[in-house]
Amino acid sequence: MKRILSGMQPTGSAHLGNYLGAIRNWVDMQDEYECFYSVVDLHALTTRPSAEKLRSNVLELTIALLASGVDPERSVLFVQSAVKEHAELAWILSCHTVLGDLNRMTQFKEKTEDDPGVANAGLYTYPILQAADIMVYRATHVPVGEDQNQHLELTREVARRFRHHYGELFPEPAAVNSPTPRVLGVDGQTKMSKSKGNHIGLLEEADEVMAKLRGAVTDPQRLRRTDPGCPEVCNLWSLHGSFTPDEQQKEIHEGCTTATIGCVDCKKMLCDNIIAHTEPIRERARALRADPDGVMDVLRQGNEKARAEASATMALVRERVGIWDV
Ligand code: AQP
Repeated sequence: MKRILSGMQPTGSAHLGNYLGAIRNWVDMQDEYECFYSVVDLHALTTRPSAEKLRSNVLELTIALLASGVDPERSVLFVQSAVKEHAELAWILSCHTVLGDLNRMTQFKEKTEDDPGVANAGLYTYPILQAADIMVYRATHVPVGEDQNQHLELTREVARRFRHHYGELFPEPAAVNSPTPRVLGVDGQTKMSKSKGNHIGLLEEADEVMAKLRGAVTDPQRLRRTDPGCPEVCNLWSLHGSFTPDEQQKEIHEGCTTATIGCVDCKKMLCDNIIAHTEPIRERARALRADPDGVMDVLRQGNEKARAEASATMALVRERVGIWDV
């Protein structure tokens, strides 16, 4: 069977970019693939969170994933750090990774250009750990948003180098493109991100969503309420595409281009539609939050299944590379 591996960092609460770009797709892929989904807390350590914050983020992200429809009966949902083989394989793969390849990674450049202080070695070698995340389950497919394509290409390169040296063991994972590869933040400029403060949380209530939308950038040419707008250049129009029924989209397009509705009306409609769409998810999240032990049990079971798979791969890897297993 085709096997998927995908991960999400517990660096904050899941946002609409995570949901549209990844989580929705994760839920759908459960019908077609054997899925391993990971809360990748070792990756989140690159941001140096406090222990307390990291633990609560892991729990909260797990809740968001379960509430959105990741089904532990059909998928393996686990925490990366619970499976020590990820870190072990990452070391071995780092010995087969060329520095020039790491130096090309645009995500590292983007994350560090504004604030060089965040550039630690963990962030630099992050794509190697990501390669290990994928390869330790011998995944055949990886869902990718726009930001992850380059990292997956590096994984494929590392798999080829390993094969060249030690023979066939790992598949070269193929990309499954996200239907929504890049959701912009409310700044209308950059990718919606937990760390940039430009996000709308998946589990946020109506007043929080509206507060974010109120400050959201729309068509920059539409300076007055009476100016006709151009939806195609408005970031919020693309969010309507994901949350607003077709009929209402037509009305909004017409109203914006003829200046019969203003940006505030348009934002209110978007807020209502986001909230209507996410309410069942929020409701399930409330129930899960009331039972943290139950959520931890789901993770425990997932961790166990993931460990079994990863340790089988690592037994083969150790043999190939010549590490004594005594
Ligand atoms: N804005 C986005 N549009 C589309 N897809 C997105 N993803 C994230 N943001 C967007 C997809 O979500 C998955 C998990 O991402 P992640 O949390 O592991 O890392 P990230 O991409 O670095 O997310 P953030 O929010 O930007 O985190 P921070 O701010 O901590 O770095 C991935 O599949 C990603 O494509």
